[in-house]
Amino acid sequence: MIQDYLDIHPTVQHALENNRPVVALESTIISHGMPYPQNFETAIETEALVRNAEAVPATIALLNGKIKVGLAHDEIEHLAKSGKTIVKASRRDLPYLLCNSIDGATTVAATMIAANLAGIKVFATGGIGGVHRGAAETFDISADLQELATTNVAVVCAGIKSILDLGLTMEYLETHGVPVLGYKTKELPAFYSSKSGHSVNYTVESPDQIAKVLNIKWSLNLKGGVVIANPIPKDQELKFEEVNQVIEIALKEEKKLHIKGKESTPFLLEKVRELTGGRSLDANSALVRNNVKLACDIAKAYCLQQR
Ligand code: PSU
Ligand code: MN
Repeated sequence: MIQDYLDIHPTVQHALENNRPVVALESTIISHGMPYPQNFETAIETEALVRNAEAVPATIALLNGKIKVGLAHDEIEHLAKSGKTIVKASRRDLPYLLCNSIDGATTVAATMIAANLAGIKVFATGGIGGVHRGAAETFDISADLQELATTNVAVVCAGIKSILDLGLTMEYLETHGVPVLGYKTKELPAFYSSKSGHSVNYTVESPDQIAKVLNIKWSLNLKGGVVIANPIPKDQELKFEEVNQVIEIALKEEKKLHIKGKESTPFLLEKVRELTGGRSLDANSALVRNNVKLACDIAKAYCLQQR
């Protein structure tokens, strides 16, 4: 039954069977997170970085009625060029989209599900979804958080985007037993900037240490993921205060246009890009590359510890 809907690329399958490092990559960031052609360039560069690190990239999406784990070049191009016409697919969307062979770009939540089905332990992305500002009224809490509570995949990200409520997101993760580990930082990074004023739960100093934490968590059957918060490199970050000002404007605009639900995150990202004159997009690509490199090192360390 699972095989009817799960299509693992032979290269990915081979690596998994031989305890070789594999890094999962999401596709919402391609279709909804960035405009063409930067989305395509970033996705291709990202895969190349994984291969250069002697690991296997597994970009994940719903294509032709299957969850595809590991995409061909032209499939990535299709997702990049189609942009927002591709359905943004989170946990709730999978059954209907697969049933009707509707293509979908997988969010962090859906990518974690697919990675877990395939047996991939490490996933790199830009940012995770979280508790939105004003969630007390809107109830807008990303399904990514619930997925982190239940699915055994480590997610390397650049912290939590300040379009979200960082404090409430950390509270939610605490309630669900999801550790937030800062890579070489005590401060929780805020996506475009390395600073946020919030703290991570613990600081980790090496990929090896992170892999050990994952091993211990899952050996003890403590189900769920781990967030590895990796700050954007200093020379590529945007100032926290500047981003915050821009986000305030974007949020006002969103309210005025009555944008909500799954359209919220893509709308805010696009507005921030516009208001920063494209600088947020460069920062976004830079932090993804940075996360992918760390994810490769964690995946390698994890494989070595399985021997
Ligand atoms: N953050 C980004 N870029 C993105 C996303 C988040 O900087 O593209 C995407 C991820 O796929 C994440 C999703 O899983 O947005 C969260 O959407 P929502 O808030 O609707 O759950
Ligand atoms: Mn939401």
